[in-house]
Amino acid sequence: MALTFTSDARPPSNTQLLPNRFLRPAFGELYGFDADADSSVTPAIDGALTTELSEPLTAENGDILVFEPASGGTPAFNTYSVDLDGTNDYIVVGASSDFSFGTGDFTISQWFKADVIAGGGNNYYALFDFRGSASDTAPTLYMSQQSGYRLYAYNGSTVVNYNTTPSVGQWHHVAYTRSGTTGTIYFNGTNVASGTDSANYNMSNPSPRIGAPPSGVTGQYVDGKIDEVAIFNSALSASDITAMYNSGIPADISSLNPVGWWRCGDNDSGTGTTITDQGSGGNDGTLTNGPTFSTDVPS
Ligand SMILES: [Ca+2]
Ligand SMILES: [Ca+2]
Repeated sequence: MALTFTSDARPPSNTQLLPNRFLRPAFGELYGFDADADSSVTPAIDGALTTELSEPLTAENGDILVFEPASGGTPAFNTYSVDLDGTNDYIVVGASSDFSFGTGDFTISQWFKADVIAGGGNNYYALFDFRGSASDTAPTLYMSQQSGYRLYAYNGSTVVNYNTTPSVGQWHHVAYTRSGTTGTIYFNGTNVASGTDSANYNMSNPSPRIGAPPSGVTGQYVDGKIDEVAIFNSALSASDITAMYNSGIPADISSLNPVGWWRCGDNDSGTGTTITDQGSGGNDGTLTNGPTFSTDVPS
């Protein structure tokens, strides 16, 4: 096999747990060679594949780490999602002016898998909400039931609806773009509905919530899994979103320059309560009220 040494492929100076950023860029396999033959690269099997890209790796002085570019098959790019209990779990992102879109363009993108969609009544599930309180004018993306299910973007009034009933127990991708004064919902990579979104989103430092409504609103929590949530301060094109959907397998979106990209466990080893922002803004998310990591991901 052809082995490619990266700039990081070097003997570690001491025994160390390599940070996950070492494992990037994605789309390759990381091999560890226990050069001093004391089995100190863990996990390791005689110099064969040691780890998927999202897992930490322990090495010590004398070990050599090598990237093998992926060839064939599906690279292990996405390993973790976040599981929300539908009662009070959510992810909150630190307040930042990065999300003060004003009248500018932006995009919200995320994957979700509902465990439960309640029947009857007016049920709301907050996929993404920039509002600090229910009275704020800020972008949101919800799933709701009012005479049938719909995905809808709301900012104090309804911007655009898409009537659909997302399947329980199945991963879906949803995105919302504002381009100029046009708001568009994409479902599973396809443009499904558009409306007028001319609001001035003038909140100074929004602190968005993923999976929950704004403070002071009861219910409306997502019961299910969320993954690969991203915000862009541009309106992605239809072809960008089709590429991001990637026939149902989340793609590496680095080249689309997300300002926020919360991978839901990937790059955090699927532990702790921080969702490290892999976007340019560096606005980390925090698991709130007990969400857990899951290895159930879109595939
Ligand atoms: Ca993920
Ligand atoms: Ca909880």
